[in-house]
Amino acid sequence: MDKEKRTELQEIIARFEFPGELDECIPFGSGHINDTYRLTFAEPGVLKQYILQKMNKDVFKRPVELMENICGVTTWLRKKIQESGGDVWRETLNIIPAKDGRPYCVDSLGEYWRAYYFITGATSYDQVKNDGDFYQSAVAFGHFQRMLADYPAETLHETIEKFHDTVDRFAKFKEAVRADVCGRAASVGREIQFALEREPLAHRLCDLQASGELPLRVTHNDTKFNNILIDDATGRAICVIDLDTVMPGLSVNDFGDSIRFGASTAAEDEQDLAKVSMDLQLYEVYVKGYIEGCAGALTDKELEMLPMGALLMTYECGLRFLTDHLEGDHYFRIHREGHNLDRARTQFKLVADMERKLPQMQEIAAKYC
Ligand code: ADP
Ligand code: GN1
Ligand code: MG
Repeated sequence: MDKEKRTELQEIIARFEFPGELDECIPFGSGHINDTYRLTFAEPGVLKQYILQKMNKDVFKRPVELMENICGVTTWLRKKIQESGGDVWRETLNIIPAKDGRPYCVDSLGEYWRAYYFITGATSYDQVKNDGDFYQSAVAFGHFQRMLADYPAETLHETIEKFHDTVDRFAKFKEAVRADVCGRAASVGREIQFALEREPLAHRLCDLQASGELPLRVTHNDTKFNNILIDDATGRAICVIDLDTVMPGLSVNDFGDSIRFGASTAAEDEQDLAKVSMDLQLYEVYVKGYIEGCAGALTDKELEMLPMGALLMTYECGLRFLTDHLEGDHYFRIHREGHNLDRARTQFKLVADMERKLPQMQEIAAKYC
């Protein structure tokens, strides 16, 4: 980290209630959106760690409302965890307030920062290494859904408008193709064609939501495997993190996003598409865990639409990556040229694979309902 960055960070750090002397500050994690740092403070005899995050203001336009959501949801979860005898310091995020008492601070450039206790002895993984971990994550996301089932949804702000409105995502994609601001459309004709051919897909879940056949619930909306912490000692998924997008949404989308990311046989940005497919074994493990975690909370229609959720979230994510590639990579952080295109390609490869496997996916889901 360069000296200028360190000085900037030290100014921010001084505005929070961290006890002790700063020992270390390192960039942390592999999220696509926020800038995350792990801070280590030395107090006499102990080292204490925290997460410091600069919230992405291009993505989250109303950070104060976003933090209101996170305060509300974490306070709620804390109470539920306490009631069931759990460990409130490890099973939910805990906000460190700024010195002025607010759950965030604003720097001289107008950037919003927040801090959490660092949950030690647990890890977030970018790829599923074994069935057991994936099963654990499914139970935890299902349980998260259940704990928030009676949360007053009307008090939640919409942190990103139309976040999982696939019809709107499709319209934005088409507009990006039309505008072609970077002159990249001609080089990705095959991918554009793949997306356009599947326009009817975009309506499948939105229509069921509009007709009330799928209920709106309080959902996480970003249920990637790396948004869960797995306990290093017990292997249990202990904490659901990255609560920026907790809003009213569809349970089938939460289920689907986990499958999109975790049941893939390759990384989200794998360049060798031969390695990319949807693993039915992992899919089954997740179905089982998620239904168990939800513990009876899902309706018959939701259970029926779980496989469609997987297909739809993968298609939508592919649309989003391709849109960002066409628009010049302003949304998702990239680490190489064409990174968002690589990501879009893996998603579309998965979509094609899921289309083939849909009957089997439906059969498996039916087994656990
Ligand atoms: P992004 O929105 O950019 O994905 P996240 O909130 O998911 O940001 O944080 C990025 C990474 O930081 C996570 O994947 C995880 O490894 C780590 N992390 C975030 N919060 C905590 C926490 N409270 N304790 C331990 N690690 C955390
Ligand atoms: C982003 O923040 P992160 O890396 O957990 C994105 C998700 C996408 C995901 C694709 C707020 O998630 O919607 O599915 O990348 N988050 C936001 O990997 O847009
Ligand atoms: Mg994340």
